[in-house]
Amino acid sequence: MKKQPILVTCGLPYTNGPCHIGHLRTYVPADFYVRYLRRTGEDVVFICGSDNHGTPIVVSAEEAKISPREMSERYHAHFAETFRRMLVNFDHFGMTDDPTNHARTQKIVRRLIENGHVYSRVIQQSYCPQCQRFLPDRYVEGLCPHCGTPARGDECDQGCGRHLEPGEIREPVCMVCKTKAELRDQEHYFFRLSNFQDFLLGYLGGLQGTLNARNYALGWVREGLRDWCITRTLDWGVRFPGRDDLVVYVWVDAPIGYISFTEEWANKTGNDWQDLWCGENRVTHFIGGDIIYHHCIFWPALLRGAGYGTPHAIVASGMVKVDDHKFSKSRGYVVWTNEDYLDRGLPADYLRYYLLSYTNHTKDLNFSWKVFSERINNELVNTLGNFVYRSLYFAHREWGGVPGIPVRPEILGRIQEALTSVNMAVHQYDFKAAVDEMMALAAYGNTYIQTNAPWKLVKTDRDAACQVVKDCLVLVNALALLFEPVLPEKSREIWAMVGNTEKIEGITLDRAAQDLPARPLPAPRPIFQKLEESFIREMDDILQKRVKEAGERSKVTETVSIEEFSRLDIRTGRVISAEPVPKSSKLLKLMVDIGTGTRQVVAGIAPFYRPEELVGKNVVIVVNLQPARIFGIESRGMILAAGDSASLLSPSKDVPPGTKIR
Ligand code: B3M
Ligand code: ZN
Repeated sequence: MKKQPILVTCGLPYTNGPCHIGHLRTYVPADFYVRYLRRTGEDVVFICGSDNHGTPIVVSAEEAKISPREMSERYHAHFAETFRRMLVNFDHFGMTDDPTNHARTQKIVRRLIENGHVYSRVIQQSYCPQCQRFLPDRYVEGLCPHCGTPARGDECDQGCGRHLEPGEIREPVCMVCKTKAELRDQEHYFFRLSNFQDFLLGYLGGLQGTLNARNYALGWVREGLRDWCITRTLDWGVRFPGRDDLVVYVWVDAPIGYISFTEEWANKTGNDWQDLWCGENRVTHFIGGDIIYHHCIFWPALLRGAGYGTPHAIVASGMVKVDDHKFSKSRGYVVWTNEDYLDRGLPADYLRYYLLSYTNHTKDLNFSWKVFSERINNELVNTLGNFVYRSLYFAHREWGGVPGIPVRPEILGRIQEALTSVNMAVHQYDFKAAVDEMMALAAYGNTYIQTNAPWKLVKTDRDAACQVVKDCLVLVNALALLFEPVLPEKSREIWAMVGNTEKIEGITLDRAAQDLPARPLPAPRPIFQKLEESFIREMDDILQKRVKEAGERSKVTETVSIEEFSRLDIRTGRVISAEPVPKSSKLLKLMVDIGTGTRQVVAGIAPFYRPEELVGKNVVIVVNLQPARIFGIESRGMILAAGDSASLLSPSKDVPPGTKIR
């Protein structure tokens, strides 16, 4: 019997913003996994698509003044193109707003209703009296009821990460107009998730994939499951059957997209999607660590309730950091895939290598331009690239091709060892360990050629030198095949340079541990280019500037209440005396009349004012600042000044000292 194909999917990107390095943390490892499995002869279908529904898209479309469909099409095309450029090759990339997914979702929801898993209930929902509408999901902000962190409607994304149900958020505020939300009654539909507790405990116990997914989910199930509200008051989305005023929650129709896109792929290629989804299957979902709840709890319960097979494996990645800060678009800690990387001519392969080898799949991955360039220059350029180029260069120069003598068996043994370790690591979803094993084989080759120095040996013992070179070429050939899932482009180049005329596609890994026949070699060229320090500095500057600008922007948009402002006691004052602070070139000690008495203040204005020109001057002073000792002198207040040259503020009309600033 033919083995069932493996279906690999990736979490679906929302179509409301461009691709960034956080996305790639899921897609690159998934693509690596698919390429690797194919190289071992597995039949794999690789499916993804864009997530078009839900409030993230509606909110962004409203801001951009276009329809959610238009917004979705724009970013759908963007993601499809970006994945292509990153060499992430899906067999199909669908849209959740396309008819297949509307139909499949309605079918599944109807089936859930028929099977008694859905009921309706009146709940209290956040409602904005100003905008006169209900506030689903991202339309409402407030505090997480579990951990108290500021959160948005359906997710505590800054705090404990829990999914939040409608009406649960504390102190709800309308995201659009910032008005305090009210709670109003509304009828919604619920999925009886609580009935799936036992099923999930059993299912998760046997779930394949990474342990973080399984263990987090088991923890949540053990805490107890509450029924899940699966409808929203929105126009945009998949209609809830029989209700014109409700759509299904995006986390219902988004994962169903995995099935719909498989259907679309099957229709396109003449396959049967049911082979992949029904009963025992080999469905493997690659997801970000922040959507484990949705994939390990909601999704298998939905599938089970509707009579479909449940996923075989869930592979959840760790988070991404940028310069050791939590990834954040709003705070500027972001690297954009196109703007910052591909559009600057950097090879997709370099970033793929970094993402796969920086750390284990479930750990946090830090991106910094400095570390990136070190890894590329030391490992890809100096180890792999150097070994490959030296071997090919020397073989071409001295023998014009691959020598016809047999490779030494110990070389094949070493390659076989690498193949075994890599295979074990990949099957444990430990992609870093797999790539490290590959690089270790390159390092072995590098040491081998370095210690045997065929360029010297050839002068005293040409046969021995020939043997060394032959051994190296067999290693180079193996490295091309092994590294292909990491470095598709560069591996293809190496593959051709080592004299292969067949395409690398379709060649399975067992070919890596075989001897090479005699054949001519083309003149090689260096494959990897060093990243220049000046370029990396430039990229780093761009990032720093972005972070700085984001900081300034957030100060502008961050508001303080009038109550907070009024806690500051700011008054006018008149300088009575001013004198330099001993041993300091920057500081002056001022005595200031503040109406109710005299204040001693130390101010860093000595470079800009002579003491005598300050006496008698009207200034503005914060008088209730916490006292501080500066150069041993007590300072009780702060004189306000503008800019780098400390231009002192002064009331434009004469007012008595102590006049309150309001
Ligand atoms: N669109 C993106 C996210 O929350 C979301 C994934 C859907 S996967 C079915 O990461
Ligand atoms: Zn929380």
